[in-house]
Amino acid sequence: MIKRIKEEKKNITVAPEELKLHIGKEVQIHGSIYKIRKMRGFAFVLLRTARQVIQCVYSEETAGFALEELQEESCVRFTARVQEEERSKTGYELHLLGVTILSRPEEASPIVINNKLVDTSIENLLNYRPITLRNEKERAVFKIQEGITCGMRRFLQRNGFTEIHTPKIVYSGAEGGANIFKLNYFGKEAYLAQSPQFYKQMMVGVFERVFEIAPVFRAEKHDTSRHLNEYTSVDFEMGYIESFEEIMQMETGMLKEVMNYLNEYCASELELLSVTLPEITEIPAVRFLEAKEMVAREYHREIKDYEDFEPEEERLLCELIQKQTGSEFVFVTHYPSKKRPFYAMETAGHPEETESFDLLFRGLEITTGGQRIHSYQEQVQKMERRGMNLGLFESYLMMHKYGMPPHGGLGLGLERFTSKLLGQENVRRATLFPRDTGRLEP
Ligand code: AMO
Repeated sequence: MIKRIKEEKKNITVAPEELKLHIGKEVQIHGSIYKIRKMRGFAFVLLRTARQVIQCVYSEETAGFALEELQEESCVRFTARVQEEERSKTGYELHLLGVTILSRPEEASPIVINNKLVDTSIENLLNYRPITLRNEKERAVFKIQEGITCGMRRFLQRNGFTEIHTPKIVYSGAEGGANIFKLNYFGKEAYLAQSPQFYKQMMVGVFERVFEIAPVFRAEKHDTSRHLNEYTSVDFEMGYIESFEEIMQMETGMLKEVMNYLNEYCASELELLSVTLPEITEIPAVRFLEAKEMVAREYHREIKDYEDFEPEEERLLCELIQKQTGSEFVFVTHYPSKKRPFYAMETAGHPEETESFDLLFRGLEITTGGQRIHSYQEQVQKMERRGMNLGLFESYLMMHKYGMPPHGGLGLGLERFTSKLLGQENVRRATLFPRDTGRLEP
């Protein structure tokens, strides 16, 4: 017999965000017992619901059960009366009347998770991630991260971008270098995608504007506060551009929209984490060489590497730009060709430079982008100059061969952006379950 799921439910469980509409009424609500605070003659029971921690009051006279029935991290369904209470953060509290215990923990948590902060080392924080994420502030990080991607999605969709999903098992590396994971694909050599670069470019030939928010893999051996071996990349790519500056403008618009979205939908989490969002008006841009020289001059440093930034230089450049312009973001443009992948377009008349940029925020690179080569001949010649095996890139070159519009795009590291936005010192803190050189679990 086919069982029909009835639409009407017998016991209406109230969604936490609707509780204030039920002041003076009796409701049912479910959640986990976050903390029990015994007072004289009564107790505060903090109930962790999907997004809020709700203050409940237990009193022997009105509750139809003993306080000892309740245990931290038990999952429960309460019957309670919603009462107005100015002193509570939400403006109300729940006076407990009855309880159904849905589950009890086997053991008490080895780490205290119900204080303001989880007071432990980053190793412990990550080793016990399934439970440390239950802490109100820890989980707020990921509600904000969700807000970031929702804001980006909303912006990109409103601007004519189509969301795509590209393969993560690939036949060749897109970004060059040694930081690529190899795998055995039914006897053939394959790789984990370092970025969706080839596929997003191919899709410009199809949809003109595309984006993807998905994991990418880098076999970095570095154990630093900014490198992960798997991270979430926000990529977009757009056709019919006249200059790579259009990509920078689009990113500026996207970041503004993220801030609007967070203010609108994540205000309680921002307040909980005492986060002040940066004000974005215009983001200043400075050419790579000029930026190197500015930092060298201002901080009396010798330029050791004319082709790349040292992390310290990125930090100092941000400090300097903020002092001069007030902006916490800065675009650095025209990176040297030698340091950019084979698909980067060179500047007309200056083949040693590329039509590319990075975006630095609060001392760290969060984005790389630029214009790509769209002409088949030009792309093949550049690959030959670099001694690349063209045979490995046949399907990539197929799009160039059969016609592509001028195009460009960018990739932004979601964890780097989140961690900098929240003032965290380590990218792992903005990663649910980080993968780094020493961590494959949880
Ligand atoms: P790139 O390799 O510079 O460019 O990466 C783009 C952005 O991704 C982030 N990122 C990382 N985040 C955490 N851990 C890592 N190991 C790591 N490596 C990179 C950074 C960086 O700015 N295809 C190009 C993008 C493009 O041109 O569209 C690319 O992947 O925030």
